[in-house]
Amino acid sequence: MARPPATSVDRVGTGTRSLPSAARPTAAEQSGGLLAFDDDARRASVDAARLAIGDGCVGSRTYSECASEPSDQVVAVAGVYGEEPEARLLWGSPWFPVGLSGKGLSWELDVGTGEVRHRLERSRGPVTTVRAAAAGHPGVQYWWGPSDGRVQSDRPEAALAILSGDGRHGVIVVAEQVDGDEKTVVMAGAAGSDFRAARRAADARLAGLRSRSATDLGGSQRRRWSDRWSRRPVEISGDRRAEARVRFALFRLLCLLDHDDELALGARGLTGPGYRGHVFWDTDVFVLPAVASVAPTAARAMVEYRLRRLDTARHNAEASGFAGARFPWESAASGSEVTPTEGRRPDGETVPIRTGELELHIGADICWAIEQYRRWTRSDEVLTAGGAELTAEVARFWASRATRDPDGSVHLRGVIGPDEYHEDVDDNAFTNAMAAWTLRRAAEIVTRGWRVGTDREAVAWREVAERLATGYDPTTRRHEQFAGYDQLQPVLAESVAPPPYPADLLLGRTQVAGSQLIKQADVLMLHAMIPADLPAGSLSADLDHYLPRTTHGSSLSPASHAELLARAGRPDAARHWFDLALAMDLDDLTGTGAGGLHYATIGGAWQAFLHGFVGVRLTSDGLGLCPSIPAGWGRVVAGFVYAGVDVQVEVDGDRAWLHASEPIAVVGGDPPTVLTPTARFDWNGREWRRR
Ligand code: IFM
Repeated sequence: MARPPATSVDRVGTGTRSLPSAARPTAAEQSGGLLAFDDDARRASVDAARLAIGDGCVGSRTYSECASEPSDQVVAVAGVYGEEPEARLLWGSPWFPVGLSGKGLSWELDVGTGEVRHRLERSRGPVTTVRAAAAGHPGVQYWWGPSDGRVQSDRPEAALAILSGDGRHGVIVVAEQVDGDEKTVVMAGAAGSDFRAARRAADARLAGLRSRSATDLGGSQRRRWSDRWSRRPVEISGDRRAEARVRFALFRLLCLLDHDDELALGARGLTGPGYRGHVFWDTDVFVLPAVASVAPTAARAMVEYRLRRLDTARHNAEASGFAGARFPWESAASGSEVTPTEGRRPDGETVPIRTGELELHIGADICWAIEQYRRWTRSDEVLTAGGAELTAEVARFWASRATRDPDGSVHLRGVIGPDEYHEDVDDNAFTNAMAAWTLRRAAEIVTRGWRVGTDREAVAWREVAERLATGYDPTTRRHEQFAGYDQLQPVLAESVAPPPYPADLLLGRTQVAGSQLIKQADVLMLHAMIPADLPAGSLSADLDHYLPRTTHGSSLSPASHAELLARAGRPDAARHWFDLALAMDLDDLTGTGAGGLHYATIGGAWQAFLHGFVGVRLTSDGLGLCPSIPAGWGRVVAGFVYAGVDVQVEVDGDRAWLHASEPIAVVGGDPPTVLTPTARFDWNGREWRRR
């Protein structure tokens, strides 16, 4: 992985500049979380993503108003894709003023207020422009700066841009107001099944804010974000840099609080065109649980995106000769498979892409995400609203896709696991274990009374789950990644280059496929996702075996290893991978930053912090805790929402405190006991005590 020189600086605190009233620093900002960059045109497309503004409905990449050739890929509306099979997320031109005279000096992203400030040098002296997604107003953004004494001539008072999607259309409307030397531009975007519906929705969004002044917009922005941060505090005393970067990750998740009733979150969100804006397992496994912990309604909208595509998934399964529902590896508007079948490597070689055909674990990942959402909210609503049916349909798919050998054992042959360096393998341990988990979960749902399958089916699903090959060897206490993996050439990642690096590009696909080098956590993902289903002691054995073979050629990898090492009681080792995950976008570690932020890394970093270091556990009976704090970290605080209640956990040494805004159930001790719901607990390293 090429490492360009670090270009970002995390600064804690600010307040030195004389900013316009709409952009004065806030308490949240002063307590950390300001990201500052020089304005360097050579880095414009990477900074466009790092500084992107937006919510769950509309995203805008941040470009300079002074750019001589402004990008035409600036604004996108969630879920609005072009025609299949390419199905690219559609992008529109800038809605903020362009062609302003002057020179950009510096950028600031204030995560305390969600505002991006651009300091410009103009002939009449320096000036700062401000832009933001208006918190609490889904799909609305504003820009404030110098007017140049006019309303932009090529833009009428309410301009209109149309993104002509495949099945879903997007409309952007803009209103400008000039007041002396200052101009405020308010933009609203919305999607709909036809243009008129989208236009109506966008107009309605604009109506409430079109004539608000910059001071007014800025004031309400600060209040909203101040409230968001006071309910979701983050503190890592002893490591202020990590603290600021965790806040950046959390900021990106909290932006999704403003959303529509369904949320299609691509691998790069609405911050860039990478991966065509398609929705991968990144969303379900890495982002959704993280969002469920801080912005549950947004997580519910992400689930809704999947629920509404169940019929297409049924059709996909039938078309490929199987029962139930088969979700696509890459998904866009319709829910059909939109994974490209070939791609071009950086060296120009065209290579086949087989993930759409073989990376089947996505169906199980979606069922798992639904269960995570259910656990975070402690409500069955999502099952009743279609989650139970979806899970049963995915179980039917697995039962029909599996084959039974004469000895009664059951197998899933010809798949790709999360480690995409090895294609068309048999019995990938991750895929099999997640399929078994889905089959058991579907059976449990039927047994608990949801009429989404028969009792006979439930018995059959449990039996298939029981007989599916696991790859587990009790003598080594580890799982073989797939049948035959142990016989491959035993190469360790460090012997090739210091990870992270893309081994397929460095060594060639064939050589890597013949070796034990892996791209990212594969077997190990099971220990983060379904730890209770795995044999005791297997986490350490799997970590010791697979981590040295992992090249971290995927941006998803460092955050998952951070979580797993912390869960395994190795927080100091975890910190290395955690820092790498936090640097992924801010320092453009992969050199792919222009394509947008890596949302799986963002969600993965938050999960590593919350579940790995702070040690929050979601059990079926309540909240558990198992902190694993690295040396050098002092007091650690994390805020989240559990069962609709604001919760803060504070860990300091081997003591912890839990504060909840209302009574909640927690579990602690060995054997675990559920304490009577209350709002304040102490953790003494082994169990909770009521305070
Ligand atoms: O979903 C990931 C996959 O696991 C590795 N390649 C990139 C995809 C999108 O981020």
